[in-house]
Amino acid sequence: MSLRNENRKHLEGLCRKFRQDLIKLLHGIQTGHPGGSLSSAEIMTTLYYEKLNVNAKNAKDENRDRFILGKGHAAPMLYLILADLGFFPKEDLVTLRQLDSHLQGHPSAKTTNGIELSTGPLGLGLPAGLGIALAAKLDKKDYTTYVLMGDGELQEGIVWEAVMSASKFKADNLIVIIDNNGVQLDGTLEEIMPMGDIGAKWAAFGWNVLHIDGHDVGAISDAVDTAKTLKGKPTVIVARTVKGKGVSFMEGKSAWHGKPIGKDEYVTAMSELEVAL
Ligand SMILES: Cc1ncc(C[n+]2csc(CCOP(=O)(O)OP(=O)(O)O)c2C)c(N)n1
Ligand SMILES: [Mg+2]
Repeated sequence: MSLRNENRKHLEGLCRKFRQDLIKLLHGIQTGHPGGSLSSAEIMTTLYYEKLNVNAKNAKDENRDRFILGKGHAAPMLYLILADLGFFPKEDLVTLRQLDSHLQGHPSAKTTNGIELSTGPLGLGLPAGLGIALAAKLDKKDYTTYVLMGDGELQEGIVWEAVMSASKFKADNLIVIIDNNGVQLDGTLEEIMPMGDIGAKWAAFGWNVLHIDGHDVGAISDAVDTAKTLKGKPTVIVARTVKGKGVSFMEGKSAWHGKPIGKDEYVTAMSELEVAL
């Protein structure tokens, strides 16, 4: 069922708040990854507030949906969401990336409540997610496994082994969302390693492919609903996004993949995020 107007407004408001909190947090610690966190705000927010069957009070419930952040460097956005949902105290957020903090620069399942899989080395989220999805079938559980990947992440060879296997094993309880912002760490995909028609590649490997605007919470919600109805094949949602979305001088710029936010930049970013995106 499509999102009701009030739910859409609620999600959009949350995304605006998370973007502000992200800039504040990363400015405060003078490190971290703003670009890829900002590009996945709507995707992660829609999943956590509308789609995922997860509960901070019963975080290890064996029937919970599993969310894996393949692009582990977007951890700050995920941490903001998990803290808001009560998986750990909001006060912990300011310890991000400090020695001995449970909030490492990349998600750590050993230390942080709500993190399903430690990620950071790109490409490993999907094969692990496939294993989890296949385990659900063996265990006769009907939870869904979601993996959020970067488009640069697709350049890892192991990704394609998992793409191939997921189709062979008919992992229709696995949903992959690609944050297709066209930019990676040090340039655009076109400059570094062109990925061509990403949807056509996954389709050729036997997947259902949906294309959406990855900043449209309604489109994300609808695509997930559709993916859950498609049986016999796994589904990938190719979500077109803008790296650094919401902060004009970061948008589309690989320089803002991971760089400290200066004082003037902080003031400009915050004033832009005051107004509706
Ligand atoms: C195996 C591996 N190689 C290199 C890196 C360093 N690295 C971190 S993020 C990144 C770029 C990722 O680009 P993309 O997947 O497009 O992420 P996004 O644009 O969503 O931030 C790279 C190369 C890594 N984390 N893991
Ligand atoms: Mg990218």
